[in-house]
Amino acid sequence: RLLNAEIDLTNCDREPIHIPGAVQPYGFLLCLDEQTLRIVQASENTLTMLGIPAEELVGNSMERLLTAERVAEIEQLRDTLTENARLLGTRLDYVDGQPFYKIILHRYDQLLWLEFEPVTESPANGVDLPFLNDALGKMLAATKVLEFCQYTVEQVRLITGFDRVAIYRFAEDESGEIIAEAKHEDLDPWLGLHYPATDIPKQARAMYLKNWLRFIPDASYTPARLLPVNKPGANRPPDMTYSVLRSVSPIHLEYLHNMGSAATMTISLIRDGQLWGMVTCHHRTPRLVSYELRDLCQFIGKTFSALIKTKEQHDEQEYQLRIRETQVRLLEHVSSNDDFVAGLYQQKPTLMDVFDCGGAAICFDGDIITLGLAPTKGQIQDLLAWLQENVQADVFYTNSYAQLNPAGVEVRPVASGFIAISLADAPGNYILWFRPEVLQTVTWAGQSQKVERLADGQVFLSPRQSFEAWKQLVESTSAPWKAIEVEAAREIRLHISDVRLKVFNELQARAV
Ligand code: BLA
Repeated sequence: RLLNAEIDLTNCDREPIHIPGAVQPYGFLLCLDEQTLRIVQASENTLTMLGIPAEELVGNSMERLLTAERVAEIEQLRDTLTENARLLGTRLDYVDGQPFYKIILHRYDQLLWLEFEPVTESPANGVDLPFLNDALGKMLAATKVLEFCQYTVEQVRLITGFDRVAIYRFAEDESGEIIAEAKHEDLDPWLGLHYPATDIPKQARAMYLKNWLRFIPDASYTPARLLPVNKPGANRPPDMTYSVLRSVSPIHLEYLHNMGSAATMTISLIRDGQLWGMVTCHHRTPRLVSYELRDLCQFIGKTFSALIKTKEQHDEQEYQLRIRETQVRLLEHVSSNDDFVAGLYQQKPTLMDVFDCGGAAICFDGDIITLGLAPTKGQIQDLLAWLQENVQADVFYTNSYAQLNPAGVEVRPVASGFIAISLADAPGNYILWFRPEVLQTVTWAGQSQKVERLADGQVFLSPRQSFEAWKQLVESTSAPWKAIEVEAAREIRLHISDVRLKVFNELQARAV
């Protein structure tokens, strides 16, 4: 296993974050043998939190710490416990006159885990059944994905009081984008920011599919080690996948430090067994959110996960409908106009309105007509020459022309991506739809701010730095084309050939 000192930016997807052998010291941990219920490991901070050295606890039963009733309760619960954590009591009866603790229990890796968290008087912010009922009603009622996300971040912020709550959505390439945000007015917006896949390494994503919520109340902590560090009978620490107090990756802590975040909480958003996104919460000062409120946030995360598919389908259907309706109207113009080219652009809806694109071009009989944001005519002629040379298909599309043809770099601001349909008969007859480089469409409120420079040779981890890294990855690419868009282009092509064939036949008939 890699030791902390051996982890760097090139191998951080191999850091075994599930077995750190340490906890965050805002609470303490006891691991019990699930059969004998004897304490086999304890975090070293029992000394500071209880005044009892961990060594004195290991090998003993729980009686030293808990009342007989509490011990009986745990014994009774043992067989029903799973990896899913549950809150036991709200008091550690042993400590009289001292702060009380909550006990969070789960069973995993042949161990019974007792995690002790201080009781906080965090205000419930009026979170009660009517509140929940209302929140769920609104989550159900939201139709569009973005509206649904915005509502969710607002609720989580209301419940937890974090300075910033955002939803981070993953794309197919596993990069992420902030698509909704609720924040303190003093903070810079992050809406629209993108990050590369490497900000959240693979093993972390895999863990977040199992464990729905992570919490770091004070990111500047010094980890409290387990004593002994390895699980008895194993040569590794116990598996903390489901542990609440798990000490997190030092690389991630550095990231949080650099972004000025002193406390965070993240909730997994899962669709069809895949990590769809995360709710990420940040606070500028340490912040202890009670287990109960975190549980409620987890509940909201699960509700979100259950509903997101329906919302996405709704958006998709609406877009499909728009494509179909505009396509029908466009093709009516094409059919009813003597000149099919005029039918494509002289009245609304034009070629450009059928689906999302930046611009379009009609190249027919040596003429080039451009709409919206398009390359120059000269550049289009070069593109047509490239198409004739390299492409056989009647319908062709790319979201990175520059990757296929180095000359494409020149047109990337407006045409990093395009769909081309050939109008059979003569070479050079094409209809083109263009899409701009993704970077040109990113609206980033923080853009004017100076990005922190790398101190010589030292990599500086932060979201702004990540945003820069992401930019380099997506240079010269446009948003990808959807299957329904390519299909619409194909149908337009077929329709135009039908119309032209009909005209041709009529002309032939008249000539005879
Ligand atoms: C974990 N990185 C994470 C997590 C997030 C991010 C949300 C999950 C942390 C958690 O659930 O508590 C990234 N957080 C972001 C981003 C935003 C945000 C992008 O708020 C944007 C606003 N991180 C890096 C690099 C490495 C790295 C380069 O940036 C490694 C080379 C590692 N990130 C890393 C690791 C974890 C992580 C190891 C797991 C932390 C853990 O759970 O132990």
